Amino acid sequence: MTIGRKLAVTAAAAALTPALLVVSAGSASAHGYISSPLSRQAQCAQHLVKDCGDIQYEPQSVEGPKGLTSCNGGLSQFATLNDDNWGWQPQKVGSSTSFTWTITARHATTTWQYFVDGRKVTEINDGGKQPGASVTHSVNLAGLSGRHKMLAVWNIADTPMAFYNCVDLDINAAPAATAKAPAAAKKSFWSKVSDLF
Ligand SMILES: [Cu+2]
Repeated sequence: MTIGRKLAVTAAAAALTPALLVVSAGSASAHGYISSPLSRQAQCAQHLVKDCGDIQYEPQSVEGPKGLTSCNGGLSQFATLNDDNWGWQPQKVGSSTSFTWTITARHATTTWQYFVDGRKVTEINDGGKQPGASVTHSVNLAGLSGRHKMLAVWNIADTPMAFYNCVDLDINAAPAATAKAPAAAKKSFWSKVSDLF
């Protein structure tokens, strides 16, 4: 190899290095999360819940080893996700509900698992296939009502890792009571008027 050729190769390697760094940083921070109904990390990203810390900037990054049961994937920088009293807005859902993941890096997938109060209610086996940019599953919540905590897990096929989401649910919540008070007030007003005559 001539000196000139050696220099050219070195220059090419130097030019490539930053590009490789950018690619690896991108894939490290880009994965997926449940965007509907609003998971805890989605509520942070939308600023519906305040003071969440770092998770607000990267709701897709709750990645930890497979088999965890915590909301934060074991990551201390996302510890607020584990706090059941952080002000999470319970999501009103029916007994069969669609859960949609926003996938920012389409990792080949083994399974998607849904747990309610620690009990597995649904598992979908993708057999290693690559998901689309958005993935929706119908989850049967029959027999459950009121407030429950869901843990949803996305298990990656070609790494030991998984992605974790907690979703606070209010299952089959009664519709908000319709405001009858103004009509009642109006009626009592008119009955008062009629009392004058
Ligand atoms: Cu990823």
